[in-house]
Amino acid sequence: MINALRFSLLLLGVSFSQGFLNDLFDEEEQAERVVQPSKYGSLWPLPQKVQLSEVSFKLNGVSFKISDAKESTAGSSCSLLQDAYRRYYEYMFGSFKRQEGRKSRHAGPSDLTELQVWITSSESDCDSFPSVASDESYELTVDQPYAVLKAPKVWGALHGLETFSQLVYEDENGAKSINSTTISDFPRFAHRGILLDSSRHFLPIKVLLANLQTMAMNKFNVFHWHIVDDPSFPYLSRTFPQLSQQGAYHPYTHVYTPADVKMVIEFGRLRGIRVIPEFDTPGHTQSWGKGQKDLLTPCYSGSKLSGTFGPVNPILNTTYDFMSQFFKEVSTVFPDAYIHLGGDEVDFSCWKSNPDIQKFMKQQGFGQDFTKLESFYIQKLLDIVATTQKGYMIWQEVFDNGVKLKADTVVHVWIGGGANDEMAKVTGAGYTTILSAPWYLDYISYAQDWQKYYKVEPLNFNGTDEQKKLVIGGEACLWGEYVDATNLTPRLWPRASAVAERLWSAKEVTDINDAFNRLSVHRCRMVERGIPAEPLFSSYCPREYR
Ligand code: CP6
Repeated sequence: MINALRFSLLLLGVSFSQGFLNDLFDEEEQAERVVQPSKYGSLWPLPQKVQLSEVSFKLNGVSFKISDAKESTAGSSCSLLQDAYRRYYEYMFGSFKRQEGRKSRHAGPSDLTELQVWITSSESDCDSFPSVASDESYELTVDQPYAVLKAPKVWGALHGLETFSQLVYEDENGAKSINSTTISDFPRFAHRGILLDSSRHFLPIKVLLANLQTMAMNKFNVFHWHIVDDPSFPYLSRTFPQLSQQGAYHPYTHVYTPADVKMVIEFGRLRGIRVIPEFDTPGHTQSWGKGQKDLLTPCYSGSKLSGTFGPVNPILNTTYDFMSQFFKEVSTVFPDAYIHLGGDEVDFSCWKSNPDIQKFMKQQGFGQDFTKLESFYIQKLLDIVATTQKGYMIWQEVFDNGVKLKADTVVHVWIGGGANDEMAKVTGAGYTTILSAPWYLDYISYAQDWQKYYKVEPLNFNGTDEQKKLVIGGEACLWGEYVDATNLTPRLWPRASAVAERLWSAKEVTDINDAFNRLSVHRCRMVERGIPAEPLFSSYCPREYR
């Protein structure tokens, strides 16, 4: 088949190097086959320890219930759990309405009628926000007379409910079934994130919530909300409402109100997902300048003002007064212990053109080294944010420029692909790090690029065990230049699912064929749950998207 195609491409006068064609077709040939059943069914991401048996039970929606174990420290008063029971019941059996015709069905001896959820720690965390230190482990036993899901905290229980729902399948007669199973599970990495960008295109709340829902299906636990950037400022600030009034694409329809933000945070919390906002400065701030006079640096063309603006102006006291007030607000609106402060891709040309900045550079003894000026700004910003009691994350340039960082700073590695030298440098300096460089999902290409994401080993860099422990996880990034509500979900899923398994499952889980088989069914499950996740390859789903 490849040779035939090579030949027809030749006829068309298209010539590719051998390497290119091999790259293109190796992957395709590898998966050019039908989906085979995996011995692990459709579990995704694969739990740490799974023991499956041939013994199967029937489940029916009329008699089956999810309930609180008597000993559980979080019971009927924990609405996070009760909400989750309802959600997973619906995923497994559809809504109650559809069951009405089958009311008379009584439980038989081979039926499994109950899943008991048992939170074991004295602090269930029911009313807390998840954190990087949250215990997400759980143990699941599917057996008669009832299945038991045991977890120290509600976060593990949420993951366990997802796993239980993934064990349910339809037998050849269409009856819901589950096999006797024992699972012991916990994440390999504590920080498993998705970055979405609501500045290049406004993303309606509905899209953000659908994404959070899908993240939960894949055991992701961080929504990195790159909420503002050059093109637009949709965050409605109570303190500085003019930022979105002037900087959003539309001041009423294309903004996130405090109520919207609250909703996103709570929707995430109920699924064990942290919401970390990014307010990227001093670069990527064109939209800030529309509503906040004198915040950005005026650029010069020769000796005259050019009328354009550059990064945040680092030499004015008013800049730091503004940042102080702004981040004070942000730190109360977003409950997570971390804020992402950006610091990437600062363009120095405007700073260079400005005589006041040049004078300041001289005074400070920075010479012509504008990374020193950038560091000066960031240093002051970090000190401001530190007074809000928040930790911060920053893009790798801030570390590269030698800024003095608090010990608990998370350095976000995004340049260079793979798990790279930068990881060795950052962890060598003793900083915690997360990896995104190999997981830029805004880059699309022909064929199954999920395999490329799947094959990444985050700890594949030169470093000591101590250094490797500083890698707390990673994030898949979907930058927004080419995505909005029309195409975001299928572009992200199931490609991000590959990253989900890499960050959750054991290091040894690398069988790409088994991954293909499980992920194909997992993708159909997302489709069945109403998520338009794109296909991996030629295939069908029992229930297609409609
Ligand atoms: N926006 C912001 C972006 C990018 C970054 N920051 C970006 C840069 C290069 C690529 C993809 C995205 N669009 N604010 C870098 C972290 Cl290839």
